[in-house]
Amino acid sequence: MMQDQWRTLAYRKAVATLKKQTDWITTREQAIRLPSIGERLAAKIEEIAMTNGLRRLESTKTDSLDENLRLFLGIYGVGLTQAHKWIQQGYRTLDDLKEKAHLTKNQLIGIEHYDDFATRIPRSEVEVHGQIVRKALQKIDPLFEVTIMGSYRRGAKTCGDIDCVITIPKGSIDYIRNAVVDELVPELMKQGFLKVGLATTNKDNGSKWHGASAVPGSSLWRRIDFLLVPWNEMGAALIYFTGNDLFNRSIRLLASKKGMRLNQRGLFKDVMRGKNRAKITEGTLIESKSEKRIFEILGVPWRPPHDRQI
Ligand code: DCP
Ligand code: MG
Ligand code: MN
Repeated sequence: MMQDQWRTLAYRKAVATLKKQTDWITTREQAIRLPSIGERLAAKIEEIAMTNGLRRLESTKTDSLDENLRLFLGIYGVGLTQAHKWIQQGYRTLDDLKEKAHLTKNQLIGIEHYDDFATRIPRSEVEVHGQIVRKALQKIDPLFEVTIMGSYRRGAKTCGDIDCVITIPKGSIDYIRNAVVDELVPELMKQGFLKVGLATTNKDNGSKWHGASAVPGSSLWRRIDFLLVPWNEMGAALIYFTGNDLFNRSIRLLASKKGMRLNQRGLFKDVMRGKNRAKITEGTLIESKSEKRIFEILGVPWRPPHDRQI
């Protein structure tokens, strides 16, 4: 209690200091030079300036979430709306759902493999999944390239899922899509490596396939994503699928402040924006092939993937 009062006072002083500044304070270094602002506050100021938010607040939000709600949100594919609905209908446990609720096929899989999907995957096992996919795909066409992204590329010791970006130097997105959906997936299902398909999305030029896989000899089902990317968009895709999500938010915000737009397909200029930065036109593509070039154009010093863990 006493400590919290001190904290309130400290924040008040810091706010007063910030209000007096004529320059925008956006970095840790700038903030720490000001009176009444210490190490920890400076870091928070930078995070807010970079991402338009503070992760600690968001995690407090989830911390205080009802335990049942959190349980339901842990089911693959279940969002707030569905979870709330079940709570309102009086369901509290996974057994309640299995016995009484009308479940989709995916919800049932998500419940039956709840613990599997909640278990982090050791890095070494992620590599085995990746290698199985790579081998099968290169049998279809030896020019295919499979890169494991997400937390794995950031160097994490354990991963929530296996994010495989699939591309090929020559060949359209349709070529990749057909090879993956019509050949790779059925073949890996036949081998028993893939257990189930959960979702397929075809958006713009890209595609996603979500499913579950298990390495030979293991009964643990893992979440695996195939992300299909045209060769010339690999730079932008590398940035997007490496993340983390907060880093993506911050670099996109930076692009939009510089009048550009960054998404998983490329960096664009001359984007017309209306109210609340809402975009009116797509703009012209500046760069999509090279991850490093996108950083350069944005004026962001190169950050190796393991430093993108905001
Ligand atoms: N991504 C994003 N915004 C989202 C979801 C994903 O920017 N809402 C990007 C950044 C992520 C990458 O896609 O790093 C992969 O998404 P994952 O959900 O697989 O997240 P991670 O691989 O980073 O973590 P985990 O180990 O939990 O899978
Ligand atoms: Mg992941
Ligand atoms: Mn993923």
